[in-house]
Amino acid sequence: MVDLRRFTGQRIAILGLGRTGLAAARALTRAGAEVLAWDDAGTAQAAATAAGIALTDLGKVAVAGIDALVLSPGIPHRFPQPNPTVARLQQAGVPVIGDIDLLYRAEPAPRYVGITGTNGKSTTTTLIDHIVAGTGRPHAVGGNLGPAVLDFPSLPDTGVYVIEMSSYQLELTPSVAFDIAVLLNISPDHLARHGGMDGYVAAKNLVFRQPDGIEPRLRTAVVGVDDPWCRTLCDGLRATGRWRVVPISVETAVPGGVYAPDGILIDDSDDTAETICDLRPFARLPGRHNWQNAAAAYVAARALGIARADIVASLESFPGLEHRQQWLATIDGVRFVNDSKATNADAAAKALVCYEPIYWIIGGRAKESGLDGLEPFMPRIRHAFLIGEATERFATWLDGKIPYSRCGDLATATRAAYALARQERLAGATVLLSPACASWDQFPNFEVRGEAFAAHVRNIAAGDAP
Ligand code: UMA
Repeated sequence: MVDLRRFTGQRIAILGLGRTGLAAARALTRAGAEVLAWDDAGTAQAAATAAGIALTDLGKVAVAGIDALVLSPGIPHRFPQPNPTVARLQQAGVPVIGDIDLLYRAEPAPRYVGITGTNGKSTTTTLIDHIVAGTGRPHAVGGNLGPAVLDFPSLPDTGVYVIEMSSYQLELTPSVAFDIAVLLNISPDHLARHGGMDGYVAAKNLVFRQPDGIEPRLRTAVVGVDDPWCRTLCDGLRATGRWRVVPISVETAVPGGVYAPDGILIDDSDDTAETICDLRPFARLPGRHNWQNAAAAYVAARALGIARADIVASLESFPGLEHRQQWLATIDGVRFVNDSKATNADAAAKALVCYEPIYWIIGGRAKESGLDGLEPFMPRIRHAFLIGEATERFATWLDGKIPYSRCGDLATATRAAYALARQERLAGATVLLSPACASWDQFPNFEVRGEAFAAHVRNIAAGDAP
């Protein structure tokens, strides 16, 4: 386990007792810190008490002498408005940090790889970890994709922490300097939480933060340059002279970078334009967006000193991820694909381009931009099955474009989609859960939503067909 003994005797407040907060409370208590743990929700309070964590109401406790507030990433501290407890501690000058900041300060020896971007970060994170695992080096993977980093093992200096960083987490890591920082792409997301697009881009740029006084090491920035926001950040990074910057692209050949516009991975980072491999046959990395993930993972792995042949072997053996275009079953000629992780339109687009005809299950809690941008994919879709809070908004958007049904919940949508697909008997028919929405109106998170979909598919396979 991570050794937090450097915080022994410190008075540390923890707000939010979900995955992050519970792991922090356990690790800090073990290390002999004085833990003041709180969650605003009664259910989480009960779960923490059952886990043996004492509660302290941070809205009422005296703030003097509190060394830090460890904040769960999902709790707002600036926009749309700060949680009142966070505001109270911030006003008293208490530093607000996240679990990843604690990890970095406690375990400075291993290499740190941080991966962010609006889409693809979970796949890229898992892929980098898979490549590192193939070399036999000690490693741990987690962060935004879970587990929480304070559940990591302690690693020696040969080890590698591979951490998926959300924009929320990046705002809570003032001490962290990644050895290898990956920014895949940026498109509008989480705008309310960051006070608009500028705030979101600024949060993403924090993956390249180099705090004063850090150990001088050669650090590598891997930057996708296929969108205007990342291109601007890439130019800015180069200007600092503090990074070895490697641009990646799946749109065009980038001089001095790594690119795969046609699925052939080319490494020009040392100006040799060497062909590395053909990504197209790799079954668990379908589509252009996955070529971007593979290019980023390749650069990160090279920066860790891993041989090209070993990287290619690991790209080939990559088993893929749950909830990201995860094939679940083919029943009576109908394929079921779980893409529950697609919580915005841009992520859904990545799946919509891969299948045809599609029986599309969408909905949940919509993002600001809704389904905008998905117009070109509508000819691939036979029918949409709407669930959750977004139903009326999406129905209005779909009117006149494609037929749709209001299904309410996921079970009803899955059964209805299968019934229509089986009735139409079209070659390639795919029931695709790619909801373009957060899950929070009906599920605790996208994983539970994806597991529920898989369970409905298993029921259909078991004969519970409509
Ligand atoms: N809470 C309060 N007061 C509030 C709001 C929430 O006390 O005002 C409490 C809730 O009652 C709950 C806890 O805070 O008990 C939840 O904290 P959290 O939302 O930070 O959730 P965790 O369980 O700690 O999970 C977080 C990440 N969640 C978010 O960032 C929303 C998980 O990412 C991550 O896996 C986990 O830490 C471990 O590092 C999930 C996610 O949805 C996958 N991420 C977003 C995304 O990918 O789009 C950013």
